[in-house]
Parts: sequence; C-alpha cells; structure tokens
Amino acid sequence: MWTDIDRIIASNQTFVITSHIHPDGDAIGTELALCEFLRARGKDATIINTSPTPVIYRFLDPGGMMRAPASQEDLPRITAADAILIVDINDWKRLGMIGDTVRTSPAAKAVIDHHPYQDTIVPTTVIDVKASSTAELMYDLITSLGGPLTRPAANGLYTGILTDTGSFRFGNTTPTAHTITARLLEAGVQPAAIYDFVYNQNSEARLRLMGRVLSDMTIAYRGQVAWIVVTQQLFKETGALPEDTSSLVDATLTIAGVEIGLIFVETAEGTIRVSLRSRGRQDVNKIAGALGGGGHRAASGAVLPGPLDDAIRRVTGAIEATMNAE
Ligand SMILES: [Mn+2]
Repeated sequence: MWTDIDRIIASNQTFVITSHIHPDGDAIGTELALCEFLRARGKDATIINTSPTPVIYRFLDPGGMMRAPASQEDLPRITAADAILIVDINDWKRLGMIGDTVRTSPAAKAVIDHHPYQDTIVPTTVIDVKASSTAELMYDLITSLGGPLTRPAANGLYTGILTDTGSFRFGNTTPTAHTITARLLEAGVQPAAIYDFVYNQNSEARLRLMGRVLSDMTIAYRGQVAWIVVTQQLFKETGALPEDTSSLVDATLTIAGVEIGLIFVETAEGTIRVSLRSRGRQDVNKIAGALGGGGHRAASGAVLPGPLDDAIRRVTGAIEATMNAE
C-alpha cells in the first residue's frame, strides 16, 4: 500500500506537508506525526496550512513547527519543495490560499486520505474510506516504513483518532481504530491529558450561552424535534462569539426520543444560519438541500434570510413535511 509513498520519501530531501482549510484534529495530528517522522529520518519537512491552527490543537505543536496561517512568504517553499504530502483531503480547492501553488509546483505529490472520493487529484494516492481517520493510515505508514514513532507523533495520531471517532462513539470506531489506539498508549500517550486539552477548553461566555439557549429550547412533533436559538441579543448579553455556538446543537440529540436537533444562529448581517443533526433515522441532508444548503445524512446546514421567526417557520415546516411523508 505504501510502496509509492515510500519511494517518494526515500528519494527526496525537502518536504511540505499540508491539509484542508479549517483543519480538524485529524488533519493537524496527522500532519505533525508525519513531520516528526520525516525529521527523525533526517529530512527537511515543513507543515504549511492556509488556515490558522485551532487553539485547542496548539498543544500538539509546542515548538511551533507549523506555518499557519500561510503567508505569501511561504509560497516559494511550496514551489521549491522536492515533495508535497497532502493529508486528510483530496481536493485542490479545499487547500485554500495555497492550493494553486501546490497544484502547479513541480514537486512530487501524494495524497493520504479517508474521505469518500470521485477522482484522484494526483497519481500517488492512498485513500481508505474504511479507515476511521487519516491518523489511522499515518500510523500504518510510519510503522510499515519502520518508524520511528516518537511520543509527539503518537500524541498527534491519538488526537486524530479521538476527534474523528467522536471520542470512540461514531460508526467508524472499529477494532482497528482501537488496536492502533492501544499501540499509541504504549508509545506514551496520556488520554486524560489529551482529552483535557481538546475538550475542556470552554470559555465562561460559551457556558453561559449554552445555559441560556438550553433553558429556552423548544421541543415539538411529539418530542422528536428539538431546537435552540442564538440571537444577536444573546451574544451581547453573554459575551459569547459566533464560534462558541459550534457543536451546541449536539446537546439537543442527547434527549431521549429526539430524532432531529437544530440550532438557529442569527448572524451580525441578519441572516440565519441553521445546523441540523439527525440521530440516524432521518436524512437531514435532504431537508437542508430543500432549503438551499447541504451536508451529510446526519449533519447538515443552510443559511436563510431573516428575520429569525420566518426562518424557524420555514425549516420546521420542511421537517414536518418530511416526517409526515414517512
Ligand atoms: Mn479525517
């Protein structure tokens, strides 16, 4: 599986590693593990990302080896690299600002990913949609090529598997994911410490916002649909920021009997951002699609014109129609 990538690594000296915009724990963790591995083998490796590294993942990179967010100064390095290794994405556009430079660089290129795909963007591609995470594939690459698997690399890979499996609860939590996780713990990963870095970083404002929106939650359709609403007024009163609303919707699906959970967020421009989540039976991608948005079966979103009450009526009306159609 790794023959072609092994050849690229063996026959080149300077490497650029990159991943998608708005990188998640899998993207960042996999990049750092790969960078550690290449450097341990005496290679010159640099991580360059279009987006900044989310605060909750900066613990993985205490030495600041990531160049993120990328600037114009980073582009010549991409053009001059011997090889570019792209992880957790198989799409030029989702590389953001550096995408065109990566695409046109004469460097050897490889993609390592686990997302469903139509076409490959480079000839050397390893995509395994059965892998829980790209971190899982990176573990296989590093160990298949004889290591070393350093402690910082193990931390990155563990973070990737932890976050992409939703803390080992999504359907992609396989025996392989757990087996690799066991090997990472043997390499020195401390699960409690990593969990704390990733998940226990709320601001006071976010908790206050959460309390307010949950106490005003609406439950409808015989307890099957629950929604919460964040107004501009609520942002002002709690001091919370738009990014503090991320994953708040998940709380609605923790209620027994709720099949669809929603969050409506009023933006500063007056539009309404709705995120939909399904426990699994309902396809919220269809509902979002009918509203001009999209996503996946279990998680989707759309942006609607205001005012808030109109947007709520439109979305809940679409949900009612779907549920009645069953
Ligand atoms: Mn991933």
